[in-house]
Amino acid sequence: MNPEPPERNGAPVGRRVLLGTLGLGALGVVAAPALQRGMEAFLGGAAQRDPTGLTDLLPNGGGFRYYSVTSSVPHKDAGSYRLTVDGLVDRPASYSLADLRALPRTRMVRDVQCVTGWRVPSTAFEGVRLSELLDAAGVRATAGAVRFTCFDGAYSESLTLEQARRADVLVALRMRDEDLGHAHGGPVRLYVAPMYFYKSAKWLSGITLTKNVRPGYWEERGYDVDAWVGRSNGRDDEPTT
Ligand SMILES: Nc1nc2c(c(=O)[nH]1)N[C@H]1C(S)=C(S)[C@@H](COP(=O)(O)O)O[C@H]1N2
Ligand SMILES: [Mo]
Repeated sequence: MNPEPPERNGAPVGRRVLLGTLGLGALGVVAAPALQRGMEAFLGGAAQRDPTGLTDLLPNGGGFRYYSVTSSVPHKDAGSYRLTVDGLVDRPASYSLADLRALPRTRMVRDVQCVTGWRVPSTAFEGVRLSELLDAAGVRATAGAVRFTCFDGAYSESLTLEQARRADVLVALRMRDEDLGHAHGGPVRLYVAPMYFYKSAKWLSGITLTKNVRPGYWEERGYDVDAWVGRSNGRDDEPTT
């Protein structure tokens, strides 16, 4: 598995977590991100490793870095994709892509901020409010948190129920006014506008209502569970909302 690569001018937190995780004594030894299918993903990966900065001059997806903690991720489309909602709910559900596309959509334009330092301005996300799916499932009074799982088989995330019900938390179907591509977590990813981008789990496949927050993949490796941009992880970035 690859650590989230620290940026050249990246966050002390990202570096500390990386070094802690791998037990490395010095920066500069970063596991090369596995190359994924497609030119964009390749350029994104190359930019992460390039000490000259020259690949920053190439189009790499508008400032985004492509992250995956697994070396490969299965591709899902309208025929194979399912999103399940289960746990402490009265009405567990399983949505196809067509089911999700038929629900009311919300579009938001906000900056994206990764905890390693990179920021992408004014990025459109569009999707179904998570609160809509929670209401449809009938969240039980015993539930206090939401756990998110992914069809990469490894990544997970979490929110408190209160955070999950915010109007700026989406089950996103579109990004930058296009259907979400595989590299960005398509066909469906979570989008948590006010938090660091690690909260926005890609390749979303499961929404499980739990009693308490269960820390996600990066949170078990040192990132803050409450990931408000500018108010967590020892960082002082401009808020994204
Ligand atoms: N499933 C999954 N979701 C994930 C990640 C990941 O490795 N796997 N990385 C997170 C991190 S740290 C960031 S910054 C963003 C990167 O999103 P992008 O690849 O669309 O730029 O996805 C987040 N969601
Ligand atoms: Mo990130």
